[in-house]
Amino acid sequence: MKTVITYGTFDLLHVGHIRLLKRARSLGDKLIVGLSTDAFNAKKGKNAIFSYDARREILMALRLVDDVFAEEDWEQKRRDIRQHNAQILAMGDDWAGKFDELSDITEVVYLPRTEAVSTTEIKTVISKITEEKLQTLDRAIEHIAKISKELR
Ligand code: C2G
Repeated sequence: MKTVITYGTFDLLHVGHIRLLKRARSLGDKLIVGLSTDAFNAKKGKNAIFSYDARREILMALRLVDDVFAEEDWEQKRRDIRQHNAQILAMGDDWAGKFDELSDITEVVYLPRTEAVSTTEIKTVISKITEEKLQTLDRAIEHIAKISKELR
């Protein structure tokens, strides 16, 4: 039984996250996720729209994910990898090189990020929308769906 471990905020879950989780899951038999708590997000300078509990519920609903636990600080990975006997740590390649020091206890794999989509980008699109712009919402959604389709 090969366990893969990954970490993240996974706010406003989108196709970039899904592709990362799919690729990570395909490396083993089980995928567990260290989900950044709201407090740790603050340390990362992130302000998630969805609470930790909501983000956890969403990830737990995915067939791809076998378990979700709290990520509360930068230092816990070594302990988590040992505790969960994770043979692979998989992260998006925006983290390339950052976790190599863990390669003495697990295989560290950096997976290609999905460009053109990010939680920040989604938030920016939404925050620009005012009452008057609601009728343009359909066009924005169609446009995002087209990009996402082109990315498949
Ligand atoms: N990701 C991706 N493509 C995107 C966006 C994100 O492949 N368009 C990947 C990231 O590389 C990361 C995972 O999805 O591996 C989760 O991304 P975030 O929720 O942004 O998490 P992050 O802030 O990178 O947290 O200790 C590690 C940190 O908790 C990682």
